[in-house]
Amino acid sequence: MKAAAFIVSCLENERVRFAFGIPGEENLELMDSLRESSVRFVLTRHEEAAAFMADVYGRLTTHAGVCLATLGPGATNLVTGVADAFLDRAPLVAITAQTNLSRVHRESHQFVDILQLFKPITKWNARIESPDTIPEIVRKAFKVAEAEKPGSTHVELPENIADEETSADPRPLPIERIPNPSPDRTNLEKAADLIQKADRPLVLAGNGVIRSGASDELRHFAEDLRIPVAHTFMGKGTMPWTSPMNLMTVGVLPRDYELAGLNESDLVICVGFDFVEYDPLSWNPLGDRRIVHIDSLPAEISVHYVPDVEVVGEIRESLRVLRGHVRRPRESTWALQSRERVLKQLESELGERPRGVLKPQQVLWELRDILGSDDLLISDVGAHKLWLGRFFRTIKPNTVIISNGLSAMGIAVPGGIAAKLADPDRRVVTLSGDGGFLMSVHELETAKRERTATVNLVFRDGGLGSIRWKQMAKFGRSVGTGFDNPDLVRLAEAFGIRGFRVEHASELSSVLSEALQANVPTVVDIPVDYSDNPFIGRRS
Ligand SMILES: Cc1ncc(C[n+]2csc(CCOP(=O)(O)OP(=O)(O)O)c2C)c(N)n1
Repeated sequence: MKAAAFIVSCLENERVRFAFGIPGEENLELMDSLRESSVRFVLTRHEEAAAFMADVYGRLTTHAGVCLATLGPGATNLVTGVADAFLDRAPLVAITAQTNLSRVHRESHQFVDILQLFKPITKWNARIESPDTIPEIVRKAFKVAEAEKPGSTHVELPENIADEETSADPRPLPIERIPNPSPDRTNLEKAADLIQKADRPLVLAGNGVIRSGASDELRHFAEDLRIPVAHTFMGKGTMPWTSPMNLMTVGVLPRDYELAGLNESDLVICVGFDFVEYDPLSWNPLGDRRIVHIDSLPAEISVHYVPDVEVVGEIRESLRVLRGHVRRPRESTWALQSRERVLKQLESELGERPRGVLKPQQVLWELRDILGSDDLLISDVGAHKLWLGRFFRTIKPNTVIISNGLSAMGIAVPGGIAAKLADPDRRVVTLSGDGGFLMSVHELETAKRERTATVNLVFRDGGLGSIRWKQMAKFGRSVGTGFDNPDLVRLAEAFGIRGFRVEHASELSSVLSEALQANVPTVVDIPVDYSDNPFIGRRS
């Protein structure tokens, strides 16, 4: 068997369903072996989109998404998506080709050192230098990518190795999914004691809660012990927004924590919380807060994050045991007051509804009533993401996908395709600004070809909304942020899919319902009024 064919057997062994990418001359063998395999190759129109697809597929399924590219420019095009998976903790395995090993020590056509390039944006990477190493390298790539905290790994397959014969009867290594270890009892007791004694404990929940399937347990913990929960962007869905203990999303603005009462709390219980989303400096500027750290891994080091105790291990189990240990019925007045303050603030930011005008906060508020509780919403990056973080009311875990580690524009449209391939029965909506949308617009062709009927909403403001707003706030003028747009409805039609335009706020619901019912990918052009951007988080 050729090495390339054996790699494909190893991917099958890992139960890989899709490989997203663009082939090149140096991976002809690998591509040919994929033809007859159970791994379906999904051709994308840009490698960056392939990596975003693998990233979102990995987040939703917990199995590493796979993206494929050739050497040189194919591999360099993967970088943003691979880096996104790295910082957003999404399991992803990138496989790139490389030139014949006899040429890598000198200047050669299309050769750049991809191993070095990918080192800082992956948890681990390796070159296959002999067919004998394939079972170990492929197994390790998947194991490392999927282990807490998940992220990207990278395997490089040089052209000449792909062509080599393996030993007589090569076999992939068996897969073992290892559960996170149980938390240490002494630390659990110490944490329980701190929580018991605190007057105003508050949970700061991050994406780790969702990744470890601990959302229900967190809800029981919070509601039984009457401890309010504020969550990060990527923690949206850890608690249903209707829970009386939910203080909604923090991290939208630097001083959000005051609104949620984090500054008044005498014990911050960080659960599955990740610095990449919300720097502790923002909510613990003096570094003097009492902190309980509950996560699958020990805490990262920061002078603004010095936990009194670290409960490390399976998050669900930690919360369950703690709930049993902390018995004192707690007064819920403070928690309820904090929630009331948050809801009042949101209401004031929602503001009056001027006739016809499409305000981002109102669109996102209304979107909750249009979408079902299991439908998936994927955000791109920009002002719309901040509005979404604040105003889209989430009910269940894994129903909102946001890039908030790398925060990479362009993820939403390809992410939608991957989500639909992962679960074709699910309704998938993406939201982009007109900047990010045009960064990945070419993937509408992939969506059409793959028949992934996603609804792609675009907040159109003719510019890089969030950067324009920050420039105006700092200098009172803006530069390099305005552009012209094509007609988005006609653009969609040119791709052979359907385009809609919402002209008036009153049409939003009917247009979206029609788009959701269409059995093809759609683009919905929403000319948004961003004049409230400077006031996000300000009105009261
Ligand atoms: C790939 C990438 N390039 C640049 C940025 C920096 N950036 C963050 S938001 C933003 C503007 C986004 O504009 P748009 O997509 O139109 O969304 P809006 O802010 O208008 O909602 C930019 C340029 C980024 N996050 N990602």
